[in-house]
Amino acid sequence: MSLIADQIIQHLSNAGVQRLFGMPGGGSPADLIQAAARAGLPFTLAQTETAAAFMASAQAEITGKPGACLATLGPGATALMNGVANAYLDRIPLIAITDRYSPDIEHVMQHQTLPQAELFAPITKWNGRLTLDDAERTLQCAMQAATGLPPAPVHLDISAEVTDALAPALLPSPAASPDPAPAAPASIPALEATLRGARRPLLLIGLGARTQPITLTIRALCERHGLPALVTYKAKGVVPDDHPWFGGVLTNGALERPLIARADVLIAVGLDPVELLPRPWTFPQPVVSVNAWQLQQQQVPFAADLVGDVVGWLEVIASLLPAQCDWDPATVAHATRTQRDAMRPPAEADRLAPHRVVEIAAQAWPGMRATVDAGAHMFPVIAHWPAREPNGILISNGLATMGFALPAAIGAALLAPTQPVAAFTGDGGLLMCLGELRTAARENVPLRVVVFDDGNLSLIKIKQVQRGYHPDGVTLGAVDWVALGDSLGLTAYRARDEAQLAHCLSEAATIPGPALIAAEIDPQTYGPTLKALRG
Ligand SMILES: Cc1ncc(C[n+]2csc(CCOP(=O)(O)OP(=O)(O)O)c2C)c(N)n1
Repeated sequence: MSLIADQIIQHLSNAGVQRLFGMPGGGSPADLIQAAARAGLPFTLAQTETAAAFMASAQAEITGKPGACLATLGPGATALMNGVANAYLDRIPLIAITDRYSPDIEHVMQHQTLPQAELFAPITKWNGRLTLDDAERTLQCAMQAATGLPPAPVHLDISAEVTDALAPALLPSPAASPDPAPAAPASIPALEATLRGARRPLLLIGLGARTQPITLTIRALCERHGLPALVTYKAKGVVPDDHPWFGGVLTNGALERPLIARADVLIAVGLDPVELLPRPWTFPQPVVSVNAWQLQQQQVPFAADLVGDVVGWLEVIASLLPAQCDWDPATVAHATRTQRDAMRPPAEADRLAPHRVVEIAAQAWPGMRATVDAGAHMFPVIAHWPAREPNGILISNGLATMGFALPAAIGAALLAPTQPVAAFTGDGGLLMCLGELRTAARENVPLRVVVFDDGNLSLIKIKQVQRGYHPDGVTLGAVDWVALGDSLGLTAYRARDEAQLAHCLSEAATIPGPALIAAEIDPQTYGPTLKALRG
């Protein structure tokens, strides 16, 4: 006889969930952990609910299938919210499950009682409560929402009274896909008019392009027609950094402007403005957008807005482009070289510059997947860490939350325990999720955590100075990262110069489990880096 808890786990597995993450309470999460064990679905305890959601989200981004996490009611639910918000703004299919009281007592008990459904509603695409009468139907709806487009989080509130009950007979699964049928690609007047006479189209690749078929189509388009592509932070790797038609990184900042200025039409593929700097879009060229789902946005004016079968639409676009565009590969190579050089500002000779940390790590650990946190260190990582495949770099860019890189790296490493993952984080971001170092050690995942140790919230310090303020409230103080890493069960190193760093990184590469490398960097180059990137 199976319980509704077993039924829920079955649904999660059928939806493609690889592992459950969370911080349980004694109610429905405890039932779900037991049921997951019965079904062979692994459960990983995280130290915070937010980190559990980041771990599950990293798995979802890599697999393209939903991730799942659970939390207790009240404080568990509220602590989960930043992770769900990240999935919402970073367009990630995440199934977030929270405990609740059973309906007969929830209006009486106040202890830990919050309007959880209402709290999650604005940051989820679907939100429901499982009841004894309608559990199967509700689960089907939840899974349809979680596996359909646009990719987004769903929230399920479930009491132990439900998880612990015997499962009723299963209903037949609904056959229909939740997604609207993709629009049949056919050339449309707006598209033809926009592309007519174009000689130097430029691709702007965003998070919606990170599937294998779309990636291959984009690369083929670049190679056959000779046109460059810029990628957003989340789309790094769709066109690899060393690809001859890689045109650099798109942020809606300053660095990419010279190359974009040479284009006569912009073709945005999977570009979601949630990834762009919150500044007006000032490029005068017409923009064609192609995306698998309808975007709700007003920042970028689209001359043609093509929704549905992205590969099909790209084929239509290819048929309208010149067989060979007027781009010179040398111009593109010069543009990307100039961009990278601008992200290597002069540094003091005997100090460790942040961009050198990334370059030395990229040499020591070639081809490794990386995660990166929010902060000034993010800029050199994105500029100098090469990505070869989609999701080669995982980043929170829509929400841009701190405390992301370490848990996301744990989630990624748990998917493929023989493939090490690098996590680049500021010291402020690492302090936010420190307990997950223990998770990494407990799970013995091959993680290389590089902390840019400068004792400060450097990005905020730069912004304070830019606004004419004295830096205030941004000093973290010194942390003995080696002692801390050791105490949590990691192998830990400290590097003060390039030679020490190269040595630590190659030592760390030989360790099967997690390693922590504190790079004592000179933050002086962050200011010029930010200036070059954003103007
Ligand atoms: C959860 C969260 N809180 C605050 C911020 C605002 N914020 C962005 S970067 C930053 C400083 C990050 O400091 P650190 O992790 O040390 O990285 P650094 O800037 O020094 O590279 C802050 C506070 C944020 N993005 N996320």
